[in-house]
Amino acid sequence: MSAEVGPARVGGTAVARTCGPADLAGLRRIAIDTLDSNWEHDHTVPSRTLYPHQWSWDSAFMAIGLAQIRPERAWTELDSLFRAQWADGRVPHIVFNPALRVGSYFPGPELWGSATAEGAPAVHTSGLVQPPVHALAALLAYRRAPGQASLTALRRLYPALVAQQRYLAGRRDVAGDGLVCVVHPWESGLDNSPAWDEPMAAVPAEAAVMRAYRRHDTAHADAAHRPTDLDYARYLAIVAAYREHGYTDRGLAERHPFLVECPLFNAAYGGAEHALAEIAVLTGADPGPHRVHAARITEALVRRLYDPGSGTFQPRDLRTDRLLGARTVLGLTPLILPDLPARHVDALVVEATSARFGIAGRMDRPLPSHDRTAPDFEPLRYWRGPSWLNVGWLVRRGLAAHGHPDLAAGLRESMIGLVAGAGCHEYFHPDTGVGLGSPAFAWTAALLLDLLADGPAR
Ligand code: 2M8
Repeated sequence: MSAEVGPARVGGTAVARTCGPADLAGLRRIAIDTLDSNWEHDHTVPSRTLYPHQWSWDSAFMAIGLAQIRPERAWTELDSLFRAQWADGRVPHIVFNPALRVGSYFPGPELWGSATAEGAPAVHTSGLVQPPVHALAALLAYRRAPGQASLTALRRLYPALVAQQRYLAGRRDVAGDGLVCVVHPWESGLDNSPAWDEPMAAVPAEAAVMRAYRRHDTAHADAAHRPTDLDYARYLAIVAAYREHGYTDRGLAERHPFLVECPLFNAAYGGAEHALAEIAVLTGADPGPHRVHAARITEALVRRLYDPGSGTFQPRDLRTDRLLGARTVLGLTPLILPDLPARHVDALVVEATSARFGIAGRMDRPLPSHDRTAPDFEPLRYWRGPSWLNVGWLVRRGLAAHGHPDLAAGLRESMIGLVAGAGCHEYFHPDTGVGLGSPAFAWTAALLLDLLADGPAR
C-alpha cells in the first residue's frame, strides 16, 4: 500500500510527498503512541498539557480510532463519558478528573459548580454539551471491531445515546422548529469561529475581568493563537448566566444571552438519528422512530439554516432570528447527512471547491476552518483559519457518501500529509501545514488511524 499524500507545505514550501508502506506504518505508530500516552485510566485526554480532563466530542473521536487498535478501550472511553450523563440526558462537555490539582484547567470544577445543580452526576462536570457525534462513533467503533463484546457494548450504550438525543429534542429546541440550539460557543466545538462574532459582540463583558482569573491555556499555547481575553470574558459571562439558573433550560428564550442554531451541531444531531437507526437494527430495537426523526431534522436544517444567496448553510441567531453571514467550514458539515437533498449537496460541493475552501482531488493547501478569502481569516488563531482534522474528517465522510470519491480522496491525502509533515498536532497552519497548538493531540491521532484504515475512495 502506498498513498500520495500532501502536498504538505512545510515552512511555506510545498512538499509533495509520497508515503510508502514504511512511512504509513511509521505514521500509524506515532498515532498509536499518542493515543497510548494520552490514555488516563478510563478515557483519553485530548492533550496532557492544554486539556487534561475528558471532553465529550473528543471522546467520540477517540473511540473511532481506538476501535482499531484497542477495541476494549473504545468502549471504556464511551462508557466513562456516559457515566457522567446528567439525569436529564445531557452529556457534559467536560468531565473533570478529580485526581488533578486545582488549576490544571481553566475554567475548572469550582467555576462550573455542577455539584449543586439538579440532576448532575457525582463527578464534577461542566453544564454544557458538545456536538452529538457519539452515536456515529459507537456505530463506527462496532463496524471496526464487530463481535459479541462490541454488540454487548452497543446494547449497553443505546439507551444512553437515545437519552442524549431526547435531552436535545426536549430541552434545546428553543425555537420549536425541530433544530437544537447551542447556548455557548464552547458547545459548538469551534469556540472562537468568526461565525460567533456577531452574537458574541452582543454579550456585555469587559476584557479586564480576566485580571481576576488565571487562564491556563495561554500558559501552554501561544496567546496569539488562542481566543482573546475579551472572548474569555464573554465565555465566562455566558457560563454565569446559565449557571445562575442551575443549568436548567426552561425560559432560555427569554433570558439567555447566547442562543444559536449551529449547522454542525444540528448535522451531528441528525446524523445521530441515522446512526441510532442502524444501532437499533443491530441490537433488536425499533429503527422506525429514529428514521422519522432523522428525516425531520434534515428537513428543518434545510428550511432554517440553508442560505440560497450564498449556497451554504449558516448558523441562525435566535436572538435576532437572522442567519449569521460568515462563511466558515461549519457550513459544509451538513454533508454528513445521508439524506441531504441533491441540490444542497451540489451547492456545498461548489462552496467546498471554491477558493474559500479549496477542496480538490489534489489539494495544494489544507482545508481551512474559515473562508480563506475573508478579511477576518486568521491563519494562526485557533478556529479562525487553521486546519483541523476532525472537521476535515466529517467533510470527507460526507463527500464520499454523496458520490465525490475524488474530492474525498484529495481531502484524505491532504490530512494524512499534514500529520506526515508536522506530527499529531492539534491544528495546522492552513497555508504552510506547520503544526500548531498542542503537539500530541489525541483526536488528530485517532482520526488519522481511521483515515489510514480507509482506502482513498471510501
Ligand atoms: C477546545 O475547547 C476548550 C473548551 O471546551 C478550550 O478551548 O479550552 C475546542 O477545540 C473543543 O472543540 C475541544 O473539544 C476542546 C478539547 O480538545 O478544546
